Amino acid sequence: MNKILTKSQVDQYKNEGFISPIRIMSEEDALSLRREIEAFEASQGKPIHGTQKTKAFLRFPWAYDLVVNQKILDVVEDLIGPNILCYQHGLWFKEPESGSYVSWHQDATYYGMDPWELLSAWVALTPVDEVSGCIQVIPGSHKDGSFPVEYTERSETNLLASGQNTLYNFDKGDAVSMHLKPGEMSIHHVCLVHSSKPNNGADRRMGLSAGYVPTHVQQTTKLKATAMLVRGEDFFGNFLPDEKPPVAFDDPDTIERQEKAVKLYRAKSIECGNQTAWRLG
Ligand SMILES: O=C(O)CCC(=O)C(=O)O
Repeated sequence: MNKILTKSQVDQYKNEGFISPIRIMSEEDALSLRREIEAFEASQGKPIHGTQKTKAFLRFPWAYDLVVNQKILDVVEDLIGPNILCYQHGLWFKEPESGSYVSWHQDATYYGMDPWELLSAWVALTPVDEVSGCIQVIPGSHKDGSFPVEYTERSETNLLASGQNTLYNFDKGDAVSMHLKPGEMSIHHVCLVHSSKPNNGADRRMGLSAGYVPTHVQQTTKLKATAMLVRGEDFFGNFLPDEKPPVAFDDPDTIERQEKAVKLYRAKSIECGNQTAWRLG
């Protein structure tokens, strides 16, 4: 019996590789989260950047609270079962007029896992639509595993530093846009081909995405990365367990733990073929 999703939503995930939208928190709560993030940015005098944006749940208490949000985990459990690790948490902020975009890709490219059962839960803190540059997905493109990539999209404005472009034949007319209101979430499969266009609105577009993986998934790389158990039990130990909730964003042990985990995460992505992980530093 499912906790939150209907049978037709679960079927849609299986057949098309995505679900959108799902309300996770109120618009007011999304706005308070935005304010908290922006207060931090004001305190450091610049937007969140570099290592702060990778595995952010190990650094910021608000990011940790989001990845263990029980409603999100109920949705995730409906799709991948009760024993859940959080592998990644990325911040996707697109400033207006920055030209920032995301080229067509699969999250799987640098993940080195088997089977491909990771999913991303992407929570909107601001309105996300055609104007602000929502995620567009190619329904059903998740069914054939991980495709090769070419590097034709390397530019300062591509939020994917590697400039990857998935080699997958599709008609752009088949792309589906995932529009979200603040506090809503979309889900996409680790092999779903997706992208997003620049933000042509007047406000920033802010989204937080968490990558969840069932504990039985194995790492195919020699180098093993870390992940945090966020629900259930881990009977497999396929991911190193050295991740802990952050004490405070400026706590030295917290910073050291997050930086160590990000280092491993990047080294693993380099083993999977990522040549530009260093650019994110
Ligand atoms: O935020 C975006 O525009 C793209 C996000 C994305 O590619 C992802 O979460 O996998």
